[in-house]
Order: sequence, then structure tokens, then C-alpha cells
Amino acid sequence: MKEHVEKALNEQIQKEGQSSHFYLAMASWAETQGLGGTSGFMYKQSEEERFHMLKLVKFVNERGGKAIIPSFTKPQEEFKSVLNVFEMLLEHEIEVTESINDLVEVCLIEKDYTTHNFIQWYLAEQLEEEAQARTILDKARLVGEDKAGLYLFDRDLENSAILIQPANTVSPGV
Ligand code: OFO
Repeated sequence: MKEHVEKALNEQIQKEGQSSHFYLAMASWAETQGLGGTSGFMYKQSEEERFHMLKLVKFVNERGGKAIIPSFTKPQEEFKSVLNVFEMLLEHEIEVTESINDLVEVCLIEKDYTTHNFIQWYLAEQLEEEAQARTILDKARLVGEDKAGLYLFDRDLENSAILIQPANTVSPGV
């Protein structure tokens, strides 16, 4: 595996793991606020990001590179509101999409078409996650500070009534 590609993949491993850590902090905060739907959603997101990290770890090692298991920075403990949580979620996903795009560019420059092909799964995943974050954020904005609305929003999230159905059903394959 080419050095630049390996380095870029290892940076992505760190980002996926950091995302998992960040969403875990959101899940835990929401749980302490009695927001079962929001916390359940964020625990699941955290698991998914960990899975994205593992998928990269395996790919790097299987292709003769060396996956570096990174350290993570401590996420914040407090969040201003549910709206704040979902604003940060979308912002974070947009950043991750940018870094996946950078990774695609490295693959093309290095003519590593196998990794380029592998990364397509992440591109599709990002599309889906961004769309989902936008949908939930729109609902959270409608609810605003309204307590009854927040109760219903959280309940709907628990029942997945807010979630869009994934178009990408490709199996992660780890
Ligand atoms: Fe790793 O899928 Fe979003 O960030």
C-alpha cells in the first residue's frame, strides 16, 4: 500500500473513532436529560462510527499496511439543548464527508483504484448520514423550546418515525 494512501486511511481511522467518541458523549448527555429517543439514536450512531473505524482498520491491515489505533480527545460533557446536539451532528458529518472526499483525491493521485473502490461505500454512507441529520435537525428546529414538542420529538426518534429509510442497504461486510 502506498505511503500517502496508508497515512490518509490512518487519519480517517482516527476521525471515525473520534466521531464515535463524540456521539457517545452526546448519547450519555441525552440519557441524563431523560431523552431516551435521542440517546438511543446517538448510541446507535456511536456504534456505527466505531464500525466504520474497524472496517478501515481491517482494510489497511489486509492490504499489507499498518493500521494505527489512535487516541481520542475528550469530548465535551454538556450540550446546550437537543437542537444543539443535532446542529453539531450535522456539522460534524459535513466535516467527515470532506475528509472522505480528500481521501478519494489521494487515491486518484496515487492511482490506487482498489482503495478508491473501497471508499465508495463511505461516500454513500456519508450521503445517507448527512441527509438523516438534516431531516432530524429540521424537526428539532420546528420544536424549538416547546417542552411538549420536545417530548413528541424524542418519542418519534425512539420509534424511528423521524428517520428516513436508508437508500443504501449495502452490507458493511466486516
Ligand atoms: Fe463514519 O459515517 Fe458519518 O461520520
